[in-house]
Amino acid sequence: MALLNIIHYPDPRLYTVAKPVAEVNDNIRRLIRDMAETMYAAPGIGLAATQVDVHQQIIVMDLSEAKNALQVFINPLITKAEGSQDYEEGCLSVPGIYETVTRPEKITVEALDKDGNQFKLNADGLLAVCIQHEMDHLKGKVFVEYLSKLKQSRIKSKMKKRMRETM
Ligand code: K1U
Ligand code: ZN
Repeated sequence: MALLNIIHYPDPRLYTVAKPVAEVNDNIRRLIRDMAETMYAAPGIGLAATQVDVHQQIIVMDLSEAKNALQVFINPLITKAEGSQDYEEGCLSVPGIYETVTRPEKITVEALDKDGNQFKLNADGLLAVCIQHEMDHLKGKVFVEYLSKLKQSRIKSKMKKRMRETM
């Protein structure tokens, strides 16, 4: 297994729109294992392939306390969304920044699992938030884009300053 490099905002590669996975094969399963290892090491509760500069529609997620319940979503599609909820979100591509975002409260998502089998899931609460946050990454959108232009520009400056200091 391998730890992958997580791209940081405002790297333009985060704005790339991911393509659907054509075939769930061993290469995709190896990438999923590497993404999971990277997410657990970060540590985080989700990771989209976009964040590791792979522009295919793949998400890994684990919301369990014990970190033993990996969920994989390949080519995810939200088929139903209702209600509204506020949640203070974080992002491994925007480390140290936590901001409240409003999103649909309950969703139905259809996707393929790591074996290429289709499944349907009803999600609410943090699971629904996390799925939507990761699906935004696959569409080339970072959660800070829900914030005001002023907040976005402050966060961008902070991230660029931090990048300069660590180089
Ligand atoms: O997409 C990402 O960068 C992952 C992100 C997922 C997420 C968290 C919260 C709301 C929406 C989406 C993270 O995992 S941020 C880190 C985090 O939430 C966390 C880290 C350690 C323990 C518990 C949570
Ligand atoms: Zn994120």
